[in-house]
Amino acid sequence: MPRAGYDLAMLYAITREVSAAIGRCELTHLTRLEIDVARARAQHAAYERALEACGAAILRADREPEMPDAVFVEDTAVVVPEGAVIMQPGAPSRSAECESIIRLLSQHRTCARIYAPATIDGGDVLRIGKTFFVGRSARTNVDGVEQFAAIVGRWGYRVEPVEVTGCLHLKSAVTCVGEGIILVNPKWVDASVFGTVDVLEVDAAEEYAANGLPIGGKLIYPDHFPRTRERLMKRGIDVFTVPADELAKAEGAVTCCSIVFEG
Ligand code: CIR
Repeated sequence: MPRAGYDLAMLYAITREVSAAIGRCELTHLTRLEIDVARARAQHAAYERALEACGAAILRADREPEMPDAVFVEDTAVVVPEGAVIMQPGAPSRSAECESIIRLLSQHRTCARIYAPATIDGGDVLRIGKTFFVGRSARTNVDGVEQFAAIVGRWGYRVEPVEVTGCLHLKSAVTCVGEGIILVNPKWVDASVFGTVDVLEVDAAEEYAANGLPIGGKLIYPDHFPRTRERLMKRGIDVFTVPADELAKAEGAVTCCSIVFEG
């Protein structure tokens, strides 16, 4: 349904069911803890309801029961009005996740692909206006940044590589939480590279708290970071809280579980 006050474009969110194999997920910075699949699925369902409440229609990608990290669809594609870029995930166990996403996205956009030996995860890509900031993480290499820049350059976007340390992806360290406002963990990324934006820092006791998903005028945000949530609310941000601590054990956060675009 079109959102009041917006144009008639439809807002879509691609999601995917939590795999029964999520216990075998990739991990980079966290110690492996047992993941309760039923609880993770219940939290994921609450996340999908939040997306719908924010105006998105859910497009569910095919189930991938043998792919532990398949719920984290953000890493497989980046979508803009001009087209979609299919990523080349940096963890070899994740590359097959892209095939079903191409099938789905090609109904909505022309798809361009990144080819090996380039690697790039969608979690490393943060768009602010016509600039893509791309994290140079363990998942995204120089070739990945270059191929991505060549594709989106044709569509009029600029790419800025960004150093990121201490976390999985650029968007573990920084996300946009409102028009011209970024939420940052300053230990993991230097906020000055993002230009003239307002910078809000995470509470020092909540180092994983920099990931929020702005959608439909609200911010979908995990309920396990109450101190940073308080800061967001004080800044006038309309926070839509969701339970997300089970998928956080797999190093997942709220942007990771969807690909949002206008149809
Ligand atoms: C991985 O290591 O690839 C997954 N366990 C977590 C991916 C989270 N994705 C994201 O932040 N965009």
